[in-house]
Amino acid sequence: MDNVCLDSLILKLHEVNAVKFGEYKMKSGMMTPIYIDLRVLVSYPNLMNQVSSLMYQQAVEAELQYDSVCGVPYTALPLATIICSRHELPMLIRRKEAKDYGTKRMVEGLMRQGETCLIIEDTVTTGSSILETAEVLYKEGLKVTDAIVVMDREQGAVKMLASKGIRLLPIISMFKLLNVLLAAKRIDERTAQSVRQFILDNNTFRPKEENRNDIPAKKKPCKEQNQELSYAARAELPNTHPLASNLLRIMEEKQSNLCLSADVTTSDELLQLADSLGPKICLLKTHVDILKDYTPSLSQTLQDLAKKHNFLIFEDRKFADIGSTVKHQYEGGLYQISSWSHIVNAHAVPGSGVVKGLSAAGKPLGRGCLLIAQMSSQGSLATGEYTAAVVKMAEEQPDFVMGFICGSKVSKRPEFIHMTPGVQMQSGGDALGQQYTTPEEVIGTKGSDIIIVGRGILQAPDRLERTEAYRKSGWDAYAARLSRVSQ
Ligand code: S5P
Repeated sequence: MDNVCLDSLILKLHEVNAVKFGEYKMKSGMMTPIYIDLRVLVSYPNLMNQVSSLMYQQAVEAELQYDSVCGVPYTALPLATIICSRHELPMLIRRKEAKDYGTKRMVEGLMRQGETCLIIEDTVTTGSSILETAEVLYKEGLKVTDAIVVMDREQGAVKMLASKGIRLLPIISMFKLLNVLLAAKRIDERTAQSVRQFILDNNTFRPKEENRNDIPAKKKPCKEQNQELSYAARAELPNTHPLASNLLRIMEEKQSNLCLSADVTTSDELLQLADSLGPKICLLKTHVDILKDYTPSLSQTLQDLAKKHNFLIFEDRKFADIGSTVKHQYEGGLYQISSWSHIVNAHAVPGSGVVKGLSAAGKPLGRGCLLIAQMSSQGSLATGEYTAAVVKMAEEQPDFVMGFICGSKVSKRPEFIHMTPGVQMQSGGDALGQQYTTPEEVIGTKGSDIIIVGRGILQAPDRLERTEAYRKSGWDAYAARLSRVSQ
C-alpha cells in the first residue's frame, strides 16, 4: 500500500477528530489515552471515498477471494456500501437484532451455501465484533476467511482472529499512526510514548496453551486450491533462478526465512555474528563499506562460515548507476563484491542497464540480484507506478534478477523471492525515518518470503536467543499462511 496516501489519510483523520488524545473510556470500560472514532467519517465524503478505495486496494493487493462483502454495523456499513457499489460487488447486511416479524433474518441479501464473505470493519481492539459478525454469517452457511479493518489498535485482534481462522488485514496500525503524527509534529514524543506503552501493556489476546500448536499441525500445502506453493516447491520450478532455488532449499531445510542484517563496523564482530547466529539464518546481509577494518581475508572467512552454517551472503550495496560504472563497482575496487557475495541489490532508477552491467560481471559466477521495488523508510518514493515498473524490469531479466526488496509481495511469479527489511517484533520506527512491521504481518499478511532484521537482533541483550525468536516468528507466520490458504 502506498505510504504517501496512508500518511495523508492519517493526518486527515487527525484533523477531523477521528483520532483524539486524552483520557477516554472504551466500550469495554477500559480507560485509553487514544480514542479512535471513525463514525465522524460520514460527514466527510472525500474521506469516505479515500478510505473505501484503500480498503478495496488492500483486498486486491492481498489477492483475496470472496463472493460478497459485509460491513460490521454500523460504522463500516456505508464503507461496505461504497466499495460494493463502486466495484459492483454483492453486499450483505447484518442485522444487529432479528426482526420480530416477517422473515426474522439476521442477514439480508442473497446468500449461497459455501460462499465466502469478506468482512469490513472500522476499528478493532480485541476483534470480537468481527468474530460476532463472522459467527452470524457462519450460521447462514457462509465462509469467512478475511477481514479488512481501517484502524487496528494492535491490542491482539490479529492474533485472536487468526486463532479462529480469520486473517485480519489492517489499513492503518496504531504504531504507524503514532509515527506519522509524531513526524508531522501533531503530537509530542511523550504522548506517543504513553500511547505505545498503553498498547503494549494492554494486549487483549492470550492464546490458550492447546492452541499454540495448532499451526504446524494444520500445515498441509495445497497448490491446486490456491496457487500458494511451499518454498521447497518453488525451488524446483523450471524458471526459478538457480541461486534462488538454492536459497529456497536452505530456507526449507533450516526452517528459517530470516536474513540477519549484520550492520556492524568491525570485521571481528561481523565474523562472530556469522559464526554464532549462522545456524539460525538463511541469509547474512552485509554493508561492507561500514566496516572500518575491511581486508580481503574477511571475505574469505565469511565464505567459509557461509559454507559451514549453510547460509548465503547478500551485500546490500544498492547499486544505482549506469551499467558500465556498476560493473566496475561490483567486480573491482577495494571490495571486489562479485567475488564473494552471492546476492547483491540495485535500484531500478537508471533503467535496465544497471541490471545488464551487474549481470555482465555476476552471471558467469552464478550470482543473483534483487531489485529494490519498495523501501521501508518513511516518505519513500518507490511506490505505485515506480514499483510496477521495477517488477516489469525484473520479469524481463529473470536470468539475473532473482527477487525483490519490498514491503509486500509485488510479483505473482513464484520464482521470485520477496525480501522485506524494516522488521521488528513491535511495529514502530526509529528517529531517522525507518519504519518497522512485525514478522507476522510481513510474512502472514503482506505475503513476503524473507524477513530482514538488523537492530531487532543486534541491540538485544542476548542476540542468539533473539535470533531464534525471529526465526520462529517468521517461520510460524509462513506455516500459518500455507495452512490458512489450504483449508
Ligand atoms: O528499504 C529498505 C531497504 C533495505 S536493504 N530498508 C532497509 O532498512 N534496508 C536495510 O535493512 C538497511 O540498509 C539496513 O541494513 C537494514 C535494516 O536494519 P534495521 O536495523 O532497521 O533492522
